[in-house]
Amino acid sequence: MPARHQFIHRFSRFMRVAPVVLLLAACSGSGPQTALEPQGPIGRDIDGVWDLVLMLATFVFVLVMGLMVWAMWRYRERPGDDAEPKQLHGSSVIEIGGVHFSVVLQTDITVPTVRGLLDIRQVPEGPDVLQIRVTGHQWWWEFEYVDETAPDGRTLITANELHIPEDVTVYLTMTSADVIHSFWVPALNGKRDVVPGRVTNLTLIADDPTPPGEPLPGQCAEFCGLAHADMRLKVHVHDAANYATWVDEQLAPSAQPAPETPLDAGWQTFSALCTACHQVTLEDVEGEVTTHGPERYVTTDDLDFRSSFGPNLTHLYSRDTFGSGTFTLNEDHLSQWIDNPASLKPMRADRNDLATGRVLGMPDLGLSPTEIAEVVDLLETWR
Ligand code: HEC
Ligand SMILES: [Cu+2]
Repeated sequence: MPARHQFIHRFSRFMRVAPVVLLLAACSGSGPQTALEPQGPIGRDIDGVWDLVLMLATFVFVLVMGLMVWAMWRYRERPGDDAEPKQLHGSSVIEIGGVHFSVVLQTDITVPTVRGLLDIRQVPEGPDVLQIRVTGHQWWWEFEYVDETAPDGRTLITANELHIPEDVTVYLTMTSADVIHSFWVPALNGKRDVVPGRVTNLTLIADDPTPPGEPLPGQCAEFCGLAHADMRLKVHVHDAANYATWVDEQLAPSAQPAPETPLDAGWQTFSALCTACHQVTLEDVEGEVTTHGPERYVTTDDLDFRSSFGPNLTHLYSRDTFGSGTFTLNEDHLSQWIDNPASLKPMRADRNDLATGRVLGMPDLGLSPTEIAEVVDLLETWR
């Protein structure tokens, strides 16, 4: 077979398998963290632009490739063809037509894109907007619900797992305690940089409650150092009633063990070592509610964000995961974490300097196996 026939033969064989390959690639599935299965109106806006661009790009691809293949076939060299083909220079039909065609196509893409961008940037206002502050840390997320307050004025503070009500506009006001991070929950909105010293915002709206244990996944999308890949987050969406229950549970203090009770051993260790970085709000046997642990402020030109050096642990056991959405929360993982945090998640706690607010992870505090078991027993009661 002459070389060019062999090429055409191979090419046509490839064209027959190509659709199958593409189809199989699609089966590998939309992973859980995808912008292609939007779960809210903003996510849908973005996905709509993507669908449109894909459609137009496919049309242009098929048109151009089709014309090219047709031209290759139609004007292929035939035996006895030795005259030079007719030489053409310029064609006003093709040039003017081509320019018009691309202007129309690009306008079709530009208009919805710019409209979408403006929509996304709109600042939602009104009493129904749920305001949440977000502080990005190397390598975890802190959330303060400034509208959800306990009778004593405490705000709701949690970490890594965001809980929001369905169909409510949630407005995030964000900053970073250290380097630039990027907040990204693909099903709900695009990425937004989280910048030290500055405030950035992002709106989230979710259509439906997520099934228990299947929150929407998110991820820090700006390389921020060692454990960047483990800086994940989860969004649990609830109906209004379940959301209200969650808020009440989170605002309630957990219990501080009474002296001389079995859990008190864990509390002694915890209050000696862990409250250097972690806040907990506890009610003691006398009914006194105290927030233990450091309060720090992450400052920007506009706002001071209330924060701490590590995640708030008051309701640790209400979370499914820990370590910024990376590890399933269970006794084994938690014991390993307290024994040697860096064995689970890459961190550089040796470079911590609380005086300057620099925290690069949780240190190995050198607890004995008994002390670890006592602390874990205590943490398990903070639900
Ligand atoms: C020097 C500060 C520091 C001290 C002291 C400290 N931690 Fe931490 N801890 C952290 C930081 C920072 C994180 C977040 C790590 C991450 O996810 O990247 C963390 C995370 C955790 C988490 C996971 C929380 C979550 O929701 O992801 C638990 C549980 C925890 N610490 C328990 C403890 C216990 C128990 C002690 C005391 C024995 C302790 N920590 C002492 C800094 C500290
Ligand atoms: Cu990050």
